[in-house]
Amino acid sequence: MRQKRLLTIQDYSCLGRCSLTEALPVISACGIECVGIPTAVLSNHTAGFKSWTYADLTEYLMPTVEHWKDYNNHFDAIYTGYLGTKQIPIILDIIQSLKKPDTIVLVDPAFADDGKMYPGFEKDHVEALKELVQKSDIIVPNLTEACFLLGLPPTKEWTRPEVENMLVRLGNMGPKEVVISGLSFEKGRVGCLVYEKRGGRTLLIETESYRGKYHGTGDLFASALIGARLNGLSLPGAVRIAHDFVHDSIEKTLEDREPDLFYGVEFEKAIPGLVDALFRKRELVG
Ligand code: PXL
Repeated sequence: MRQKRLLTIQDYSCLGRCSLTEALPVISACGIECVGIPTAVLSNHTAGFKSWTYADLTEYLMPTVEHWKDYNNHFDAIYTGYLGTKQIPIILDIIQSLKKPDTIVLVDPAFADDGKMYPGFEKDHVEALKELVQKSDIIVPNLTEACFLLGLPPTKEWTRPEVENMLVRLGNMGPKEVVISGLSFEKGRVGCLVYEKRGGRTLLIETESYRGKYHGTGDLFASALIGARLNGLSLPGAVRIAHDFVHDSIEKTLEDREPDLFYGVEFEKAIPGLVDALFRKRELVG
């Protein structure tokens, strides 16, 4: 069987697991070749740490892709994560130049959480992202990002029918598949709502939650989700695997140490479980 290949475009933050330092190992573990274009190199991520260095790589994005024109530049998926606002039009051009009819475009908005935007982002980021969402096949916002994209108050407590309505509205913006993560409709439970435009149904996939805030879990979730999707899993099947992988990563972190807010979770220890789950599911899908 031909090995699948994915392009991911996001930052490389050296310290504090997130973005490329999670996407590369997780997607590789799923048996997919993972090509990464770094949009910037940071000393560490920006959530929780007091300061960081930032080397901007915007001017290298398009030349990198143009350089591939004489080589095999086929990708089964293009996955975008944390991006600078001014980089979004360039990413749109990259998608236009590389996307083939069988290329799945997954957009993880990755600009906000807990009711607010990450440092450095303003409203214009949301406007730019809407264009990227239009060109996507799958989007995986958390609840805060979904609210910003829809112009809804990001700190309100939402009911399940209200969030189901958000999924439909986000689907109407372009993508065929929408997953909103970080939802808790019941004390002690956390999960995601999954929506496929084709079936029109929404499905809640959840587990018990853990106390505390774990950085970089959105990037782990998106990476495992696209990894599982490229292994032939259905959207709900891939979300189940990705959600369980994040849950297991948090569990393994807590077995080891008290929640340490910003270095990220010990996902490395959950990779064997992810691979195992993928192989078991793969047998089911044939
Ligand atoms: O996990 C999202 C993310 C990615 N990259 C950087 C970040 C964050 C979240 O804060 O700061 C640099």
